[in-house]
Amino acid sequence: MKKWHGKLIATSFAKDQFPPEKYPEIAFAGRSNVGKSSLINLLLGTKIAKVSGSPGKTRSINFYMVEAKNKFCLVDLPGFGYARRDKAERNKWAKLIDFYSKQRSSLILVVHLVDFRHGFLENDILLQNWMKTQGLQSLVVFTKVDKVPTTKRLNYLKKYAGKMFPEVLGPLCVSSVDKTGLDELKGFLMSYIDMKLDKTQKENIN
Ligand SMILES: Nc1nc2c(ncn2[C@@H]2O[C@H](COP(=O)(O)OP(=O)(O)O)[C@@H](O)[C@H]2O)c(=O)[nH]1
Ligand SMILES: [Mg+2]
Repeated sequence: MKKWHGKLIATSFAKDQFPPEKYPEIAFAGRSNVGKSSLINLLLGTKIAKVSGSPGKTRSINFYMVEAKNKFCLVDLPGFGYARRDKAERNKWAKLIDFYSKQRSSLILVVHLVDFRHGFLENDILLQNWMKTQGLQSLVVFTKVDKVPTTKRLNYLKKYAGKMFPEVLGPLCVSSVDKTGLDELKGFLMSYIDMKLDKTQKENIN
């Protein structure tokens, strides 16, 4: 699989800080601590996103421009479901994400990261519901699969299958520790972008 190169092009705390909608955007969403930053670093081949043992650190929406077969923007959404911040601040995040997803015609896919050990928790179901009402296409990616023995993984997948909305894509399984599923994820995203864009759109971005 060809290497991707990514660079941070915007860190947005408010809507007027979003970059122009030049490239197709793929947003990464999930609970705090799900392994989002680790995965982004691995995909982009550089320690560009902060990995942290204590959840809830990313408060901004970060936009990474990725040089791949087709150029695109990887959008790092702040993790949700972290209780230790106060309510006013949580509302501010929710509003920012809500605004982003509603106004963004360049947003073509939301990658919903779910910890393989825990499956869909209440917040994940809320996220799926919310994406559905927004008409957003989503892909489920299970993270940290290295934490589950290989012999048990199929049983976990069967257990979770019934909780996934039928219109959601995936699931794919990844690990940032042993790199399981990384090439599959990259391949999937490349095909998805390829499928979504027409010839003129591709000419405009590349
Ligand atoms: N075992 C294992 N640990 C992981 C994996 N990905 C992330 N972690 C750990 O989980 C914690 C949170 O990771 P981070 O990427 O910062 O999560 P984020 O809050 O979703 O951005 C860190 O301690 C990581 O080292 C993985 O695939 N396997
Ligand atoms: Mg993070």
